[in-house]
Amino acid sequence: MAVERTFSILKPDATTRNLTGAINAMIEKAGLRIIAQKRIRMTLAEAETFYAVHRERPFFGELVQFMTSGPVVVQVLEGDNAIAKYRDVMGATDPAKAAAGTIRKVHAMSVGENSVHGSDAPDTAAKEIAQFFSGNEIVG
Ligand code: 3AN
Repeated sequence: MAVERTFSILKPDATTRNLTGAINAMIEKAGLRIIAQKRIRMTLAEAETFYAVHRERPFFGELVQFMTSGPVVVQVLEGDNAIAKYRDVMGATDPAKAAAGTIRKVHAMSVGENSVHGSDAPDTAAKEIAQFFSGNEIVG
């Protein structure tokens, strides 16, 4: 299996409920290493760029408003098959449909306020990591 890197966000519903440590423990327990991490307040422009692929979706305005409503923790995770593995650990987008024991099943509040983001493919992972981290902030 290839060692990969993926981009993760702990969203405002998680940071404001003091769940950063609890979610990081689930990430690390799954065998993913947190090789970069910082807590930021996303600007509207950063959120719009990050979610540009969803610009035409009806929930776009709500999504960027939510992502800028409080602190987020942006991360780079590394491990075998990290992109798919983190999607498994996160669970389905809608917490009601997420499997037992996943981050979203345990912690998410709704399909919008769903606690975490994880990249869906190698090209988006590379692009998302580059939006928030410079090379010397990532220590593998
Ligand atoms: P995922 O984050 O599981 O890859 P996407 O890419 O379909 O899911 O959606 C991106 C983000 O948009 C989700 N994490 C969620 O916060 C938000 N979102 C998706 N669908 C809805 C919806 N129906 N209503 C509100 N927000 C949504």
